[in-house]
Amino acid sequence: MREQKGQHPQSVEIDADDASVSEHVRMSRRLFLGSSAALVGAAGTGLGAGLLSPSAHAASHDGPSIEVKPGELDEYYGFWSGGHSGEVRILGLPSMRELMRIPVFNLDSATGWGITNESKEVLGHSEFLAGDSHHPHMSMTDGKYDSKYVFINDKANSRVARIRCDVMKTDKIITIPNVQAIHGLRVQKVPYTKYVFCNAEFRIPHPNDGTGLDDIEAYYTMFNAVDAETMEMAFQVIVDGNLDNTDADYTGKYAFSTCYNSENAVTLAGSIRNERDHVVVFNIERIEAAIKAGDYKTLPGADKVPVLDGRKGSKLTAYVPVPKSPHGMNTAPGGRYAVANGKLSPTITMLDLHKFDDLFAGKIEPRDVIAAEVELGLGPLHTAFDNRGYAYTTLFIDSQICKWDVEKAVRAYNGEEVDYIVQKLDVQYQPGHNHTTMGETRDADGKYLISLCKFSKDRFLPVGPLHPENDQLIDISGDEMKLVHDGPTYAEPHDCMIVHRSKVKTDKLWKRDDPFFATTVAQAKADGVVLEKDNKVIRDGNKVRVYMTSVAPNYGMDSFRVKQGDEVTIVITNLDNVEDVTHGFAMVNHGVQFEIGPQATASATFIAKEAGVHWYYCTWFCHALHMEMRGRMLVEKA
Ligand code: CUK
Ligand code: CUA
Repeated sequence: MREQKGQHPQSVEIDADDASVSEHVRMSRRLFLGSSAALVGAAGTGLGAGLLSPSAHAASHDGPSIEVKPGELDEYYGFWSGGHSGEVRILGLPSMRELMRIPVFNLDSATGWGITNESKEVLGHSEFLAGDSHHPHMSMTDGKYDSKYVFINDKANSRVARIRCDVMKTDKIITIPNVQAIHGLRVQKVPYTKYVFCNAEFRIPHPNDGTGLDDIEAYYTMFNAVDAETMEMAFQVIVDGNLDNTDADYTGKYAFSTCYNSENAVTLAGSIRNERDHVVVFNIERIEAAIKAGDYKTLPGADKVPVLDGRKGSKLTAYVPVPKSPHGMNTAPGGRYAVANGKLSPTITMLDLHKFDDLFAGKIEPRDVIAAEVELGLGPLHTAFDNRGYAYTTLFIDSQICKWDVEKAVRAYNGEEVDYIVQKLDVQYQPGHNHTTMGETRDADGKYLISLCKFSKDRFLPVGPLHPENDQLIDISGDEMKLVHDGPTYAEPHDCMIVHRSKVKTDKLWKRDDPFFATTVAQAKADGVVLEKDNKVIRDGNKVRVYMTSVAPNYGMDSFRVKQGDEVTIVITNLDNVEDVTHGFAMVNHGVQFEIGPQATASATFIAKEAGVHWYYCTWFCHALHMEMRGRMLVEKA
């Protein structure tokens, strides 16, 4: 095997005095590499010439300044998934400062997500489900970000959520029926995001009613399309194999997903037997036509959702064989190519999207759509693009980003003697996703690349056995990639996307008619309460609704009475119409805490179990007398 560029003892400079520490670090790296390498077995590296420019090896700090001085604003919004923390985060780039967290599939004390009635209505479950968010993607119009929504999957509970970009809050969540583990997610890019495409990863028996584990023939999974506006199911397509990641083209006609386990196995050994798996191409026009013609079935529990059969032989899909267990699926901004990243093969398969019409017309064979097979290094997972014809691929096992020339790769595949590898940059360590600024849209601008590294090891002060991830910022504007920033992050950004600030328009205040709290407003109306001025307690059997206004530094009521055992709903309307004046509400010893943004209404419900006086207070620092913003609930003995 060639030299181990990726594993780099070069950076083990921490604790030069402490031989045991650095030896420990070296050891753990070697062990890690060993197990990864074993996983790919004897896969050849097939590397193009090692065109490593000398300066590419070390983390270089002489690139353009990325300093965003105090008081200055970042140029980009980065939307980061939070993995098994379940949330989405907004970072500013290039500073990498965390600007906001958007709770989605998690509980959040600060905002009351999962506690307030408004968020529970969005979550739609009475019990809390711990989520695993991987792929955040913004809606598009004509292949460009339109700043309406960000969509994100929850692999752990087969859900898809939508975040409204005007207020940066989650407003809809759907559970995808009859599948397990929604993983790859992307949006239709053209003409606009009508559909959110999402892959269900795991094959399950149908029906999955507890009658069988071993009837493997009855197992399948589905590709899913959610209507982006209604957030209801549009259709589901049955496929062969396990679906992994997905992307769409720039005509609106096709979506395509990487697919591992073409063996349809249920064990690890079984699912990595074949040398080739496939990319499934979905013909959206034909799927829509089949639905119109009534050419579909439905499944139990979701009788309005068209389910189409897209298994091998179907006219709705095409199966393109590609090397072993492909993972990332990335469309290049030029619109001609998409790449399937090999994962267990060093090969990246480039598909020529312009040939898909001929493929579906039966004029060519599936393998004829392959524009190139690109060999970059070990463990290619995801690829990002700039606007100058270069691609950037994460090499998980090599711990590198490989920059390569897309057109040259095609020429090499066609027999020309050209080197398509431009540069390899060490990253720290083991990168999964990467993403370029605006790189999944027509507006790709080739300024920055983010490498989401799964391991940080020696890059930060140690904080116990659990380490942060390392999200590295790389300047790609020049001829060479330059590492310019290390960003520790909490579990676990799988993916991100980076949007120029000119695209994003957010509101400073809530609108009083916002649908987010429409149900609460309707209840108030039914109670004869004017939220903008009334402070009232409404009793309805043993249900008590306490309506309060808030204006810094006062709640509209400094005390109210309920009876032991009452179900109490606190409804607060923040009348401050000043940017950044958010109030909070916490009821001591009741587990109730939430945010009320300026001009918003928010509510939470709890049982008044214990008789006595209970203080409530404001949690968001709103005024010089914020500490005094409080009141008392008297629970009278039953
Ligand atoms: S997946 Cu995690 S590194 Cu869920 Cu997009 Cu590839
Ligand atoms: Cu209101 Cu602090």
